[in-house]
Amino acid sequence: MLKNRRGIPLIIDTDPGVDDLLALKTAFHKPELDLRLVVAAAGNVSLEKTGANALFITKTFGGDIPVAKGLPGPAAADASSVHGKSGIGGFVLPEHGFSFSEENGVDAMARVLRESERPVTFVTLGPMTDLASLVTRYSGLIPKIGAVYAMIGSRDGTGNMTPFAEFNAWCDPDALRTVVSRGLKLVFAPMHLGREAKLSVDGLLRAGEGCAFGEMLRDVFRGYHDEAAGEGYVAVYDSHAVMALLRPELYDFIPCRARVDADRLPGQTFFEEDPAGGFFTLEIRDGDALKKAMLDCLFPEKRKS
Ligand SMILES: [Ca+2]
Repeated sequence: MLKNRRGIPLIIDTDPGVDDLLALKTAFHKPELDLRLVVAAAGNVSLEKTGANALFITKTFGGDIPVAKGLPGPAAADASSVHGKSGIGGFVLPEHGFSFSEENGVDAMARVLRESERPVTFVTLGPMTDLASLVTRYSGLIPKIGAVYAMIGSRDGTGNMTPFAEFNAWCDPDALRTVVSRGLKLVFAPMHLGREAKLSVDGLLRAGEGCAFGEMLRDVFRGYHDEAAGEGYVAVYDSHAVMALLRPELYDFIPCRARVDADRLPGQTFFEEDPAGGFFTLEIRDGDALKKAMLDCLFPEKRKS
């Protein structure tokens, strides 16, 4: 496959997860992005399952992009009540001949950074275990990290895992605190964005009619139940981290400070507006335009037909 070496060099760390699946497909085959590595994180379901899902999704729909397994993660987290036992709803992975990279995910990230002639952007869609390990073990490579677009945390100290903590932040609060402390350019896609721009499942399936990914989604959504989004809707939390990179004009990037509690109320985050804060938190500019763009980016094959 011809590599797109003019797009933004990119690594995605992900714990698929139904909304991860949508976010990954959004990032595949985009001229703006040069996706060099996908790393599976533990999170929504076990590393074994997120790894299997990330491998199949990436190789089937993204092409010849290396996929590596990250670290198991500290928390016995599980969101299978939303995402289904497999992590991707009612879809059953078929037999295939795809295989993981031999390196572990953190070493693979370090290698991509070392080999890149330009800074590499990260998109993290799960707990930050792998990225925290990278910036700790390979701190000399931090200058080669361009920016981190992360679906994690909430802007006001509320949560969906506990009353105080968003799921990804709760799973590994120490990792998030480590990453926040290292002076990276972090762009936060907090929890509330997923609920503000939720998509209707019917609309999503209609948009995907006639293409292989759309067919896969029919099975995925047979096993997906997101009470927070409401019956018939999917909260596309993770897609915002990718969409903000692809279509920044659809978001306001609010400069902020970030605080993470890793002790008293683990995973509680606060993003406070501050022009000198060093981080950014996203807000949606125009929800209708964004939803349309999300579908266009998910199903570019439909636009060509
Ligand atoms: Ca995720």
